[in-house]
Amino acid sequence: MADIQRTLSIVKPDAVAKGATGDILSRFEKAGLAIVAMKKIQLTQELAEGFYAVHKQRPFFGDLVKFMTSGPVVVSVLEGPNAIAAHRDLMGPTNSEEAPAGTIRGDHGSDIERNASHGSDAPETAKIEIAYFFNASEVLGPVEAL
Ligand code: FUP
Repeated sequence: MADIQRTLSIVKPDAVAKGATGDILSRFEKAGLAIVAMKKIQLTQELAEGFYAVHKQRPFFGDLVKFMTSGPVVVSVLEGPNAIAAHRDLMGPTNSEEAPAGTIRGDHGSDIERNASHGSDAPETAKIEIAYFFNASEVLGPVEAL
């Protein structure tokens, strides 16, 4: 039986600004991932720094936070069979310059920083990232235990 998972998805400021939100969200639904929570928000410096805290010591951290706060993002929770890997397959590799056509990052991103989308990389991080943006009552999915 497939493992039903939840994952956190972010349509980043570059993709929101170019009007690619609808295309990206429709790819999720067509792939069998249900959108069980969603909102459009402007990340503050504090929220962006907290979200990427694991990268705090990396040289790209400052630029990444600047980019992530440069305009609104659309955050959502996706639920479905193997949602974490399924979502990452749809996104493609981190660097948009290396991402093939047909992937979200290949079609809508520009480079390793402006790469159109974020997705959780493991069940533990998915749990933390979902709770970072959503209260339990805002996640309206059929699988109560996740
Ligand atoms: P991913 O899991 O694919 O989102 O990639 P990482 O966790 O490795 O990186 C998180 C974010 O940091 C990426 F989405 C983009 C950014 N990043 C840079 O801006 N420069 C780098 O050299 C590496 C990552």
